[in-house]
Amino acid sequence: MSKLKEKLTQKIQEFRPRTTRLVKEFGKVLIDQVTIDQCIGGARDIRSLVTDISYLDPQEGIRFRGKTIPETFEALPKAAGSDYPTVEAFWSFLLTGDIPTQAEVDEVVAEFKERGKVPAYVFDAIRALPKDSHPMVMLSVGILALQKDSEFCKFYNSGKFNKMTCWEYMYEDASNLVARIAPIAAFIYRYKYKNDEQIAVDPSLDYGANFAHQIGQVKPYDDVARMYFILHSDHESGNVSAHTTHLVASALSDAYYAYSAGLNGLAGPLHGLANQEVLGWIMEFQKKLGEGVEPTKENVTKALWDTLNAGQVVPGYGHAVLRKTDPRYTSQREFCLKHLPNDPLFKLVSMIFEVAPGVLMEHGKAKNPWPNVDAQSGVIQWYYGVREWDFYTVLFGVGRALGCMANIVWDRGLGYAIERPKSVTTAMLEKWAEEG
Ligand code: FCX
Repeated sequence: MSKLKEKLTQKIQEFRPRTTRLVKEFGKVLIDQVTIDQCIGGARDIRSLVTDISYLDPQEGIRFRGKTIPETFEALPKAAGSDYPTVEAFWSFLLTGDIPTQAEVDEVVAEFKERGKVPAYVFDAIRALPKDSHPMVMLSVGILALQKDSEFCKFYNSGKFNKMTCWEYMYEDASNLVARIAPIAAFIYRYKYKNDEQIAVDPSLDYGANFAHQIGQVKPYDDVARMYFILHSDHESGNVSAHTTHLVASALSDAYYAYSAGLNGLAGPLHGLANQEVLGWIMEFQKKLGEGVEPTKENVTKALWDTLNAGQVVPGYGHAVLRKTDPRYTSQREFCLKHLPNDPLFKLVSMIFEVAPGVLMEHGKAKNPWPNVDAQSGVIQWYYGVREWDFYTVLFGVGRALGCMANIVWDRGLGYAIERPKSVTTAMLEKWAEEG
């Protein structure tokens, strides 16, 4: 057994009594109440999910295992010669909550090379799709194709299924899925946009550097990949991709079924697809401006109002939980200030940042007028030549796998029940409304 799995076994065993005690001794303690607008309005803010992988504070933003983004980057061992931690170090941290030693990271790096070997049938399944299918369809299909080798599913069908140990099989699938999703994404990129000229894995590289290599990028894109995957990994449990993954896995569907479903939710324009929408919005804006016309605060403001007046949302702005600028936005902005301060697209995105919150406040609908992660992420990709913006949500999907997989390993470890909230009818709501 790997050191990581050994540590996780110990962590899960130590944790279980906390969950058991809460249910047995304090099961009926009230932690929230539900109003009619929450019921109709997407269950916003209802406290009804549990996760210890990350927590999202509306003012402060995300903490991974109790650490802010800067603290996470600071604490984890870095990739050799790099400013950013390896994805493998972060995976170990998300799973266990402990900062791994370099030796522990090295073990995961080595393990991922074995786990990361993608079976040929995955590529066949992707190639069988029309080439103009959205890359998120290709990613979701690729992940789903892996299902036939699910260890969890085999264990379930073995006749020896056991609720206490099934997490170990979920862990195997989750680790394999994380290790394989980046090479699958790289395959999709080369297949769809680079004449199917594939680049073989470089076994000397870590996860982020290998992804950069496989899509045909050089330094410092390895750090872009590491930063990008870590920043997009987890945003507590209620967002569509994480919640869907958790929900599907709660039916004891395996990691592949669950994450393929999660990816389908991530592909929605109000969620992960917003990063592609941001670039699309900017390109449309520049096209309308016409060649040689410089973006100004005035014409950006007008374009934002045009979007709002057309009944559309401003992509990359607003959030269901956050009420301040997303620290994932800030983290990427800091990268831009360091590496591409004079890039015209970065300057334009910065100008939108200056103008859009005021416009959204005047518009008066969005509860949060500040930018989210998606407002900034495309700029960096564009700068390094990854300009096929319909691919950006795939990058989000690779990162999000880390959080979703860590979550469902713990879901099974702690024996969470199948998720099944109760629905009511509109007539019932009307009756309760009348009764006050
Ligand atoms: N532009 C215009 N209108 C917006 C808006 C925006 N960026 N954000 C919210 N609103 C509107 C909503 O559409 C809603 O209008 P309605 O009353 O007519 O239905 C009203 O403001 C209240 O919505 P609010 O409570 O502030 O926001 P929600 O929790 O319902 O929705 C999202 C949150 C993120 C979906 C919303 O802000 C939005 O659509 N943003 C643009 C898309 C986007 O960037 N999504 C990515 C989010 C995230 F970071 C991710 O998952 O990747």
